Amino acid sequence: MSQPMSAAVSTDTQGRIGIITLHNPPVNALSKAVRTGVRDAMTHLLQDAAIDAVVISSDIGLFSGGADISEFATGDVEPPLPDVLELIEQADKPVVAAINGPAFGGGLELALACHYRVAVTGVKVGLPEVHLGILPGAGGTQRLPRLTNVETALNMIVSGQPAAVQSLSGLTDALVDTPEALLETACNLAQAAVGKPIPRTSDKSVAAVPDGFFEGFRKSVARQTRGFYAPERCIRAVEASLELPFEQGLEREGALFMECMKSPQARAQQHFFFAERAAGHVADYDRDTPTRPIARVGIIGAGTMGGGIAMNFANAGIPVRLLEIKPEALEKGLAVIRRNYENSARKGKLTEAQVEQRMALLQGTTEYADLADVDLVIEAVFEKMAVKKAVFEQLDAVCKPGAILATNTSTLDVNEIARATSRPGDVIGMHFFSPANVMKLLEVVKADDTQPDVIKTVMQLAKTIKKVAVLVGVCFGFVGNRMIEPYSREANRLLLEGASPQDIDRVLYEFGLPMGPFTMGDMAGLDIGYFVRESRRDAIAHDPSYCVVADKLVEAGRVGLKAGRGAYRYEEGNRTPIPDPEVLDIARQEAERLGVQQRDISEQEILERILYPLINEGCKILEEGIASKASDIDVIYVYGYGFPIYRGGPMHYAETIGLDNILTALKGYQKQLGQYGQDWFTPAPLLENLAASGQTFAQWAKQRSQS
Ligand code: T1G
Repeated sequence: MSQPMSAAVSTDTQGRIGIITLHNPPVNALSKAVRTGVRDAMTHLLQDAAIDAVVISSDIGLFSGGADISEFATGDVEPPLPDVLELIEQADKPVVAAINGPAFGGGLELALACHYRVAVTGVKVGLPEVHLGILPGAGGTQRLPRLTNVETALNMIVSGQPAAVQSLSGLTDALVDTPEALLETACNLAQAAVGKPIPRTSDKSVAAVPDGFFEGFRKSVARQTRGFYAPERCIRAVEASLELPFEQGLEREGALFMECMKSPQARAQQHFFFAERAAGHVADYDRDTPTRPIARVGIIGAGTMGGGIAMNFANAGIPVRLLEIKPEALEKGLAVIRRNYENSARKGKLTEAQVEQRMALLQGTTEYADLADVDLVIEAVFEKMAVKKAVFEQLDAVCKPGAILATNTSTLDVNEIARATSRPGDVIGMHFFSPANVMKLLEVVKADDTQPDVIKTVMQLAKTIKKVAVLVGVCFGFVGNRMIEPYSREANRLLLEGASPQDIDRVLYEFGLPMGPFTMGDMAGLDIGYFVRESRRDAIAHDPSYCVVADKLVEAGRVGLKAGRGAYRYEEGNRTPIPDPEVLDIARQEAERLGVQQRDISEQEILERILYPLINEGCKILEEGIASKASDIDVIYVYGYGFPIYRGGPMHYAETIGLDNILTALKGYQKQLGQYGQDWFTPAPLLENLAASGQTFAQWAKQRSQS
């Protein structure tokens, strides 16, 4: 008969086998209640003479998602998970882990501390602590190398990526094909182990590695771990598993864990873990709001964006009608998609069969009438309002009632587009980021009339196509592109004032961005920004210096990498940016013409002048309600623009700097930069308010939602 040891843990018996069952939905996080329950259940069963062995199982879809991250802030670690796992490992009765579903972090560490492990084939296990800025702190860095090997353990711990349990030789003692067979197999294994020597993981030794192995591993991960604090400490902890006896290795692991836990990066990455999930908590609908079934999708435009968007749906097994008016453009678009899939197959990411399955889901057409039966259409045509409105008028005429009509516009007014139809309630923005089949971010733009069920349908569909959706309001550039405007403006202004593209790019690269604004601009094409500025000359006409060097570069044909020169120059067939004195000459000439005094500019000023106006714009966006919470802006910037995740996103970074310090700096530049400072460095009222009150963005948003 099942006895609850706590709300989260129960025990039962099958014959002389004690069964401990975890039940802490939604992910069996190893909260205080679970740790206490497992400790007490284990203690009880070890003392019970009628029990010969123990099985630890779960009655929800996961084995365990690991330590309860929401408890980190409390600092209450009692009873410490390592101690609970020590009790399990040192038990004098066999203990078997029945791994029915994902076992991550402390959840996998719990299984590693057991004497045996039985799992359902295909279950994913992993040690993702590095994504939280920490490392497996309950023996994972010492036990995993003992059960598998150093290379497997290092790869899992430093990448944080899960693996299918059957791919990890040495981890399990038995595999079953279905969850139904798991408990019986685990109990039989436990029974068979009674009376035999107990195989404790801590008693095993770690297989040696060749000289220079760790040095080579560090080199192999240098690029993807650049700027991160935790990966190096993960490596040191695994090194300790080879260098030290188990108990001392555990101590070393614990010390390294605490070093990471205290780091600003850990706070930032743990903030981001919840920020990403909070983006899906939307006030515009609730659990009773229905959704519309999306069985078939239409994409308008088979260019770079349309093709990438189409791939997302084919990857998810959703049939796509890809429409291009010109047959040759359609053919080209489908060929590019096929080439992308074949490249993935060459890298082993897809099988040839999967390539054909996905291509079979992509039906090309040149007729709007073929969109009559789709449930969702996404247009990805030229970024011009007249073109978009014409497309939506067509869609309004051919699409069935209830079809969702989405625009992929990156800046234009979705309300105006919606008004081009007779069904504005069905119109929404789905702003993908290029390359659309790769970038995780999807800005979902709700127009004034967009219906709640349309919003909910698209927000949930995003998960199906493996995107992280953030709901935003309508304004020029929504959130991401609106905030990238001051970022680019200031980078260009600093060029005029005497900094070089390479200095500016280096400062932002060292801050943690994948590349600086000028390298990024050259790659994307400086003409893109030029056309955007042309479309809004009225808004920037008051500042004759506005991106003036960028304009001169484009007018001189220096549109970037594709032209072999932009803010840098490029050698034939080589993408490496080469500093070009000619660009500095253009900047100098424009500075003289505009009466801008050139000077040496410090790295700190470069960083502040580029990031603080971006943060200031984020404050305006919050105040206007274009974004509902600061953490949504963080998600947009990390997933859409490569803002370093270990800084938590621009708004979290702002709070670590101190909003008062940012306000002081902005006011300083407002004075220092004369008319230019007056034009562009006025602090957002929200920034002024929070700097004065000491409130956080989250406290302000909560207060606003309650008012
Ligand atoms: N702690 C607290 N809450 C968690 C959680 C966790 N570990 N994992 C998920 N949640 C919440 C999440 O915020 C969301 O809440 C809900 O559960 C569903 O999550 C000592 C110290 C397990 C693969 O990093 O990867 O162990 O938004 O939407 O898609 O060495 O959750 O509904 O309010 O992600 O089914 C290490 C983190 C911890 C795993 C399930 N473990 N979680 O995915 O659900 S540190 C992790 C995940 C540690 C030890 C160390 C995923 C999942 P809400 P979800 P899912």
